[in-house]
Parts: sequence; C-alpha cells; structure tokens
Amino acid sequence: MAASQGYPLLCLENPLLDIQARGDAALLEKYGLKDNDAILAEDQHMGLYEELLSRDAKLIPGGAAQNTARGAQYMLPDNQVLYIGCVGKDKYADLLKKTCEEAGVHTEYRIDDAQPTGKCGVVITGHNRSMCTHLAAANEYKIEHLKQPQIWSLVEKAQVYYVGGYHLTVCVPAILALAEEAAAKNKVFMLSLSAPFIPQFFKDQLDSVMPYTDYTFCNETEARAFSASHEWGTEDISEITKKLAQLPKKNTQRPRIAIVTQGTLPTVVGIASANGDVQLKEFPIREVAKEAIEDTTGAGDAFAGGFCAGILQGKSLEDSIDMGQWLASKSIQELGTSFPLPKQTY
Ligand code: 26A
Repeated sequence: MAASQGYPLLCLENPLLDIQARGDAALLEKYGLKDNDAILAEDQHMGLYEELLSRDAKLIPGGAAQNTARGAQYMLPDNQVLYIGCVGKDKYADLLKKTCEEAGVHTEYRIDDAQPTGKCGVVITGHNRSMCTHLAAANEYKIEHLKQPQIWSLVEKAQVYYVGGYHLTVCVPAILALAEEAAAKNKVFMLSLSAPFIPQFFKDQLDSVMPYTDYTFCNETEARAFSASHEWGTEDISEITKKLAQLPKKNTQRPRIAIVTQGTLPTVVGIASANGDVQLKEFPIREVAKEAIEDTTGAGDAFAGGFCAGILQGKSLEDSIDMGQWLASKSIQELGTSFPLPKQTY
C-alpha cells in the first residue's frame, strides 16, 4: 500500500449513486426538471427515484469528483489518487467503495450513521441528461473528519487538490482547509464550478474559494451563470474566460488558468500573467462519431480527470488538455462515467 507515501492527487466532494434511466418530456414536466441541468432535490422530487427504478434504471457509481478521481487514476500509475466524501452505512456505500477500489482509487469516506448514501436521479432524453441529487449522507461531510490526524497526514502528503464545486453546498470549511494548505505550500488547487446553480445560488461560498484556485474548470453554461451572478454584462465565452483568469489570487506564485469546455466546440483556456494580461488559447475536442456515443453524462468529469493526470505527471498545459479531451472521448462511449476495459493507453 502506498499510504505511507500518501497519494499525490486528493479529490473531495459528494459520493453519489446515479440512478439513471430513459425518460420523456412528461416525466421531466412532472418533476419540473429541465432537459439538461443539475439541481438539488426538494420534497417534490423524492418520488423521482422510485419512478426511475420502475423504468429499469441502471445503478451507476457517480458523484462528479468521484468520477474525476477514477478518471485520473485510469491514466496514472498505481496508487496516485485519494477520494474523500461522506456516505451512509448501506449497500450503496459498499458499491461506491468497491468501484473506487477496482479503479485503483483509495477512499477515506466519513460514514454517517443516520443518513443513507446520496443518490442522483439521471433522466436521459436523447443526448440530454437532467440530474436531480438527494445528497443525504453526502451532505454530512464534516471538517472534523478531514482534521483527524491520520486523514490530515494524507492531506499534507498530496500535491494536487481537486474539489468539485458541488461540495460548496456541503462543507466550505473543508474546501478552504485544502485550499489554504495548497496556497501555503505552493501546491496546486483546482475547482470545478460543477453546475449553473453553484455560481447562481452559492455565489458567496464560491467567491470565498475562487482566490485559491490555480485551475478553474467550467462548461459554457456554468461560465455564463458565473458572469450573470457577478454582473459582468457579457455572455461571450472568450471574454468570460479572460475575466475568470484575472480574478484576484491568493498564491501569486502560480498564474490562474481558466478552462471552459463547450461540448463539441473547442475548449477555451485563459492563462493569466503577473501583469494582468491573459493569453487565450483554443483546443479542439477529440470527436466521437454520433453512433459511437453511449452516454455523455460526466464527460466534463472525465475531462478534468485526464487533465489532472497530465498536470500530476508534469505534462505541459497543452498535453494535459489533450489528455482530458482523450479521456472524455473514451468516457462518452461507455455508460455513466466509465472507462474502457481492458485499459487503453493514451
Ligand atoms: C450537489 N450535487 C447536485 C451533486 C451532483 C453530482 N455530484 C455531486 N454533487 N449532481 C450531479 N452529480 C454527478 O454528476 C455526474 C455527472 O457529471 C452525478 O452523480 C454524475 O455522476
């Protein structure tokens, strides 16, 4: 076991089980869901999970950053990735742990006695997916868990931190503890914006973490939601990418790099320099034939995983982006955020 040396990449977020089935406009309407979105479940959504199960739903290990952790490990030598989050005491938790173990990802879950493992209802209509998450145990992550000596020593041994923005609804103190550790020791801190509702409804939490981010990931709708909630008055992706890169930064030894994916359109990257200028670059995606696409859920998580693997191995920004594009192209040819087995090499 590599525990004594620790794990160079540490990912933190919400471990979830995805309950995924095909739906239609009527099902979306019944639960007030948009065809392509990610939201937190409210009382009126609680029937969705049973309804999906009655439609022959697939149970797929998910949770955005847990997908990223498995993705990064897929492209790395053994024992490089640690994932932290909170689960319940149930068979779904066992399934999540087993999936991580099979992927070579080490887990340090906080186990909540009262709440069940969180779940994400995924309604597939065509190439769209609507996600509705009941966090349950995932909402019970506590900073005290992270600060336990045996866990904190793993935190100190990590070199790169990747936090899913969805965790901003759960435990900001834990995110900030990782962020401070990274900034104090000039290690790398990465954050994904995760969904439009994060910049929209968790703006203050997000703004408290943004100054620590060395790499900020989002897609085009999240970028526009960030722009709107910060009253930037623009929907232009290049301009928003530039402004994201220019936001104030805690660790001035590293420039901020903002990475905006846009589905099949090129990925836009903004690289800030010390004098405030931003260099913008575009990177084409790796195209997958329409017939070969199985499920695009988690394409962004896979992209981030491949990218993290590149950065961890000291690859250039360009190469790391291409590793992300490669892993995303593999993931969308599988169900859920999964990767081809036997392993394919980049
Ligand atoms: C707090 N919320 C809403 C969430 C999520 C989430 N992961 C963490 N927190 N809502 C959806 N997901 C995950 O996103 C993946 C696809 O990108 C789903 O579990 C799915 O695996």
